[in-house]
Amino acid sequence: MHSIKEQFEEQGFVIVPNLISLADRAVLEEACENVISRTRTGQWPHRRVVGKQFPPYGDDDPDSWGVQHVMHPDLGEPAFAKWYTSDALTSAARELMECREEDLQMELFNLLINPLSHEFALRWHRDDVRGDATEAEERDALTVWHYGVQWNTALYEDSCLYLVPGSHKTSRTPEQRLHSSSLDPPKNPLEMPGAIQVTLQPGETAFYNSNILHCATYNPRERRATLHATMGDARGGSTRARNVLQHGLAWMKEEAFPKTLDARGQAMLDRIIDLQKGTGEVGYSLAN
Ligand SMILES: O=C(O)CCC(=O)C(=O)O
Ligand SMILES: [Fe+2]
Repeated sequence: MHSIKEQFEEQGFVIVPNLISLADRAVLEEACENVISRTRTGQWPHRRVVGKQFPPYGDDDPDSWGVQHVMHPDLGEPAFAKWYTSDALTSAARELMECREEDLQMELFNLLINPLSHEFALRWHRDDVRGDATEAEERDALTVWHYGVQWNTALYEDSCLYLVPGSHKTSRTPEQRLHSSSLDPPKNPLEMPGAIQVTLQPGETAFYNSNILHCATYNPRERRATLHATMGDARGGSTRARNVLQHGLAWMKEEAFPKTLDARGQAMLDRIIDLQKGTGEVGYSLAN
């Protein structure tokens, strides 16, 4: 049996069950219902807008495929931060990043949801490497990408994500490049050489290297509420700054936020605030 760390290193992703306790699951489901409803009714402006694959998401369509910043104090749902800083989740993240408690950096926590009235999809991409990067640029970017983890935790069965196992370590083959050079999503994601579809059962978490080659499809008829987050290892310094700060995390510096966190959460928050202080304009990782 391989450890979760070995699988994560080899394949670029690993599926882990049971990181949400049964009691927390009910509370998180309700919290998700609340924030989804606020987003769909236009009361929460920080959302992923159908028609835009990557930040900035704009506001051009009323339909949404995600809720941004679920730990934001204005949403008033403490369950999200409680789970993000839980022992179960932080110990899995520490194991995957091989870091200490004092290195953990708070980053993104968003929610991925089904659009209500449109099918939508993301093209094949790596989160922080442009599709037109040369082979050498791609290799260099992948070499430094060791200081964070991203995960999807499904509350309901979720088959939206596709990825190419192992592609977090190697630049694309010419054929893979052909399937990831247009800004349009693929008609059939499984035409990408090496691609698999990831299915998560309720309560399962897929941790993945966010620079693995991946894409996703969204179906308005299939309920989705998937917790989508990243955590960093502060020893990575500025390597993750653009990837994380492009989503707009200035709200984390507001006075109200640390009051909603426990001691671990406050220490993790201090590390992302230090990163923000030391970073100028980051721009955006990908073309939109
Ligand atoms: O919907 C998903 O599971 C993937 C989302 C994604 O790849 C992204 O936001 O960059
Ligand atoms: Fe992505």
